[in-house]
Amino acid sequence: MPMPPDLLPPAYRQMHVIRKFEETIRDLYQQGRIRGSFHPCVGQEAVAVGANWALKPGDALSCTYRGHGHALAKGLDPQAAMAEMLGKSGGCSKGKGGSMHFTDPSVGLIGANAIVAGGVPHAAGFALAAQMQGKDSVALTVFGEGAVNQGVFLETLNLAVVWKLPVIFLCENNLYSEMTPSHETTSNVATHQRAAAFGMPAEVVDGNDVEAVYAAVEKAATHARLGQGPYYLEAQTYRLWGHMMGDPEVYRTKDEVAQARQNEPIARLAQRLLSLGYTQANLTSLESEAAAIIAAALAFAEASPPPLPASALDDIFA
Ligand SMILES: Cc1ncc(C[n+]2csc(CCOP(=O)(O)OP(=O)(O)O)c2C)c(N)n1
Repeated sequence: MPMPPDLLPPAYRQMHVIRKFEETIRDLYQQGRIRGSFHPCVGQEAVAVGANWALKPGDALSCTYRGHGHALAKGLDPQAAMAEMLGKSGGCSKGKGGSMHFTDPSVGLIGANAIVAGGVPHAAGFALAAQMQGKDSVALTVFGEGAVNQGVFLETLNLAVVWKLPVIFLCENNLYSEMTPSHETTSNVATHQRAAAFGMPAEVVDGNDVEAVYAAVEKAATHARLGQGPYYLEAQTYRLWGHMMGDPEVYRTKDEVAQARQNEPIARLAQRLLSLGYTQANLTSLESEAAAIIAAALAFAEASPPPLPASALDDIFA
């Protein structure tokens, strides 16, 4: 099913919420107010919004350290996300997880993960539980193209096919694994071909086109919901900022990044909306709404107290 056209303006706002969230974190980071690492998803917002908006509320998401956009698009409250970034008790992980450990089971976010490919088997586990319980929920797992060389990734794809699990494997192929061009480490960078060899449908999608991502994930989710097993999608996209704060970006040229900027997803959606008859004023208003959401998130996070030392071991052990 194509993305309903009335979802396009809110999708534009949501992509701006994600972009603004990342820009705010960058500023906080530069002010020394964020501890730990931050892996921005700037340039990859269409994958996050297209994919998660094609899911149903009972469906699950596992993502990576670069998953702020996915978490927000799945429904994580920006206030809880911002407070988590600042290590505050109002954060989604009560300030004890930070950037790489966003979690909120109430919206189906079963976890971001700092371990490359670490969230892939978690999604399969959710899918197995849904299958055993007779639910029609599906699990989406998002990972980078570097993850396809991890043993656990290959083991999960194999069992997902054997057990016909309702799981969608979504690779965000942004060409680089950390600071290494993927073709230097991966025998076949067309990761969908590797997935197809396991015997599941596997396709490429334009990851900078929110409508294309939505349609592809919706089709994959329907396939999985009908008991037809897993589906693999490779979204081709580009990370416009460095791998993390402080990345010297010596592995790519400024020209390459400038060229990729021409194809960036938010500008593309703006053009699409204008072609549908929306005005520049409409777009500006959606952008202001996004900025207000992030300003409120920051105010909430700043006012939230840090976790109490006595709570250090709460929620750690089952
Ligand atoms: C198991 C494991 N090995 C190594 C690392 C260090 N590491 C962090 S990100 C990364 C690159 C991952 O690249 P990719 O999967 O393409 O995702 P991207 O960062 O491009 O989104 C590596 C090797 C890690 N976090 N986990």
